[in-house]
Amino acid sequence: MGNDFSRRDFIRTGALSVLGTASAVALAKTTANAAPPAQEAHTEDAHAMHGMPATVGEVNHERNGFDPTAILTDFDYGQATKLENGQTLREYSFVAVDKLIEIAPGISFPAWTYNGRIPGPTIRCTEGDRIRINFTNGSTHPHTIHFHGFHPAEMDGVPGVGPGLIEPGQSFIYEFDAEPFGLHLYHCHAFPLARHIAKGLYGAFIIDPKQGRPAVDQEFVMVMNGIDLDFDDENDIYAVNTIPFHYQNHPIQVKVGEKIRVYLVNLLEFDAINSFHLHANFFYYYPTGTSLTPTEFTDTIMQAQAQRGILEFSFKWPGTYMFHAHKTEFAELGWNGNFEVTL
Ligand SMILES: [Cu+2]
Repeated sequence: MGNDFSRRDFIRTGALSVLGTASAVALAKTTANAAPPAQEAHTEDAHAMHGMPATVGEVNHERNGFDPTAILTDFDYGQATKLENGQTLREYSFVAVDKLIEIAPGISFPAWTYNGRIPGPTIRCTEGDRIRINFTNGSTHPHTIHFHGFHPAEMDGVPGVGPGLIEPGQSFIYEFDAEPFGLHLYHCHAFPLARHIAKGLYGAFIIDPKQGRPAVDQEFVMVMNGIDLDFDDENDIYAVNTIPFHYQNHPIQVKVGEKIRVYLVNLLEFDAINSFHLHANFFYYYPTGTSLTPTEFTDTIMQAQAQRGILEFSFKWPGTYMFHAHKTEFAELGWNGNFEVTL
């Protein structure tokens, strides 16, 4: 251990664990000159060690300016008006701001955000709408907004093309027609790209098909992400919508038989693959949401960064059902939640 004991180990064994004894045992196991392990005694403490990892306490959502429970259903349709040609115009204001965010109780992260939240607003519109994003960079670093989907080169939000980098204090209007329908995303495309994304500059971008999708009872947005607290290009925390274990501590409320649709986007930096697993159930999966016909009926999917898809399912019985990354390391470092299903 010694110098190898990093912040990541601290987070892993300390703040994110309810179990001090588990930490001690885990650390003892990594000590090179530790005595040969004796057979582990099956005491009550040892028994408790095998429970779920969790956070103790609650982050200050109000001070953070966002709550992951609210983000689930916070679809931003912008300010809608009609253009002369009958097209719907949706206008948004995006401001890049540097902001300290409490990620886990007592642990703050100097984030870069769109509109003070991670993920940024979930843009929602219909195929063919005109999207106008009034972007102001109120941060101390140059940023952009790069959207996935069709648009002219000058609206692509990359350095050296069109307006390129938007400098601190500068503004630019990104404007284009929303297409194709599907589940997309946006993120800053300044370099180093990994840092600008890992700091929190990203969000979901939903383009509904003109005819809509079949009606469901509840829709949720889940942006899978991670936090690199000590800037060593490794995530210390994993989550959906930023706060680790949030939906474990605040289960998502649904009813038996309700049709549920989840818009799932992977914006995890530094790790190649993320995944989503639903317990005691299966879901229909629509990769990128660009077709109304699912490609798969499964209980686990994986996504590389920027991959996304729509999940549809319902629960047959009441109870508590986990959902989590099936990369167990991610699940134990925060990417774990529950649906609470009632009659
Ligand atoms: Cu940036």
